[in-house]
Amino acid sequence: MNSVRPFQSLAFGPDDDPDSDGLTTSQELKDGSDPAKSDTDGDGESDGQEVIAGTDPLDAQSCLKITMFEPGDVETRLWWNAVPGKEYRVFASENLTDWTCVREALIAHGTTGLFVEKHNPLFRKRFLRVEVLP
Ligand SMILES: [Ca+2]
Ligand SMILES: [Ca+2]
Ligand SMILES: [Ca+2]
Repeated sequence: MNSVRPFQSLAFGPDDDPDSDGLTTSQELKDGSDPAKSDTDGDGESDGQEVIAGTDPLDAQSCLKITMFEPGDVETRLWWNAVPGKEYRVFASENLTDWTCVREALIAHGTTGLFVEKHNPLFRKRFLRVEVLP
């Protein structure tokens, strides 16, 4: 049965997500983030992504970021700012389109995540990406 509720699309309730950041308005009001702004602190990660990553949606300095990258002849090292207890995965790609998971279940014990990969002569241009698991 259809009923016409003309103002429904204009009014958002506490369980809605008007800024489409993955968090309901009531969650955002509880956490202090802006329910009308998907990226409250403007660091490039949405409030919902920050909650998944365990970073602070109100602090632009707190976000999942690669902090250092050291390519070498023997091994390559990649550091990122981690959240203790969170699980990370590293993906590699040669064309930024096809990504292969090269390391799973990296649990951060401190605030720095580290991925080390031995150099392989078959590697040409290579991109690395870090993902955090919810
Ligand atoms: Ca929201
Ligand atoms: Ca943010
Ligand atoms: Ca942040």
